[in-house]
Amino acid sequence: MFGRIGEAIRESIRKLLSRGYVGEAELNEFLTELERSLIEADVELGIAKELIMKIRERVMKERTKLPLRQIIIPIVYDELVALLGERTEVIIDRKPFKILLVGLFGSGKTTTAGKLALYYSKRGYKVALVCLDVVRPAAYEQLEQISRKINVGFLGDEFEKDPSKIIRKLSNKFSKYDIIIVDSSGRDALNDEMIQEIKQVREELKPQEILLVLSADIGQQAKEEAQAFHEALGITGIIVTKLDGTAKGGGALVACKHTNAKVKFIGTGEHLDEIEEFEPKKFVARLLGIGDLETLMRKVEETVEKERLEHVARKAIKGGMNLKDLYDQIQAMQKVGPLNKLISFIPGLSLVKLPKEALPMQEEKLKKFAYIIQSMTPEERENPKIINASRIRRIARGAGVKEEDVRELLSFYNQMNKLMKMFGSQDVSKLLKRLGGTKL
Ligand SMILES: Nc1nc2c(ncn2[C@@H]2O[C@H](COP(=O)(O)OP(=O)(O)O)[C@@H](O)[C@H]2O)c(=O)[nH]1
Ligand SMILES: [Mg+2]
Repeated sequence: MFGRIGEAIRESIRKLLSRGYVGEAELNEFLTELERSLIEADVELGIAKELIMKIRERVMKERTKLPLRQIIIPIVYDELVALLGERTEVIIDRKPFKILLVGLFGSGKTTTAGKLALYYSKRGYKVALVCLDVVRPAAYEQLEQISRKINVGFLGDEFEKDPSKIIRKLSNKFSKYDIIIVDSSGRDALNDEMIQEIKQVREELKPQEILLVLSADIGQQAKEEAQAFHEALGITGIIVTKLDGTAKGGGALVACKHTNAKVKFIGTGEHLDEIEEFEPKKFVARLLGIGDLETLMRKVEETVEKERLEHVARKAIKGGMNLKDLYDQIQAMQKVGPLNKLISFIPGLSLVKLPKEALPMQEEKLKKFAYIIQSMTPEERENPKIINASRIRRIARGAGVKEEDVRELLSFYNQMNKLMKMFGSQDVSKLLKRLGGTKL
């Protein structure tokens, strides 16, 4: 998520947890590293220092109850979540629900408009994209192309240069849609011209949400930018884009908390499905490498039938996942996208350091696993316990793989089952405590 910085934080955690003894010296070393990572993420110095102080104080206070090793990571988790603030959702409560996107040139408005349209249309809403960018040449074609690609409505007027007139012309078409997403003109900076234009658009459109799109690479400057937009236009929320491409994303997210508008979505890549609602708890869990079963499930739900997955999830969490379920899950994972993206969602797996070169091989492996499961009898899939040596031989022959591949699948299955069970029975902080007690 934070690229290099996430990796650095997880490395510090791994180091801490793998020590034979964790005392005050080890705690201090860990906190120094964490502070360095935060500052590298462009979190404001004062805020970073205060956070580290708070963590140290809490750890020292609670150390009487439990060994240091077990309390540090849960406290870090809590404090980072508090640093990022509460989750604030966009609630679609009327039709048509109008979302106006504003922001400077290149912040990612047009891309984000497409992402939001796809996000909501996947959730069953009838969505239209509206082009009100009258400044950038070819803005109309760009948005129209996006709308065709993701198969949502598109409204605009290529030749009209007054956004208010465009809205008046189109407004009778809005009611055909559940959600209207409006892309507006950017500028190099928030100047009077831009403020006037957006104010007029706001008057005419009467949007339910005015979301500021800002790029994560501006780091802690996000505070000033968000504040200026908030004061001038009364934005209702923020979308931070390009979190994938910069080390400064943490600073940008933290900075937004100190304005009155909250981050509602984050953009994590150039592709149109790379957007998610901003949920501090999940975000921090992933940052720390705790994995995230719920997010994984949600991603997967989008591509395969919801019902089947709910069934799998329920069984998995109860520890009753069989190989048929695992097969469904492997298929779903293959549909959802490249494995390296998914890795960070799978509980436990992101704490395991995977060398970059290993990823293509892992994808191959999943394919192999799928063949192996296909070569089993329904009975074997239902109840993997019955798979003995002679069955392994038969399955391997049928799937055209080695016997050790079959064994590897079975042990992967057992591990997944264990992890799922652990995830289902505990909330994140309990899980963390448990991890704290485990040598990694
Ligand atoms: N890596 C990455 N690139 C993004 C993201 N969002 C937008 N971009 C890229 O940023 C550039 C500007 O985006 P655009 O939507 O045209 O910005 P606009 O001028 O505000 O409309 C384009 O090259 C996009 O592909 C993101 O979340 N991650
Ligand atoms: Mg644009």
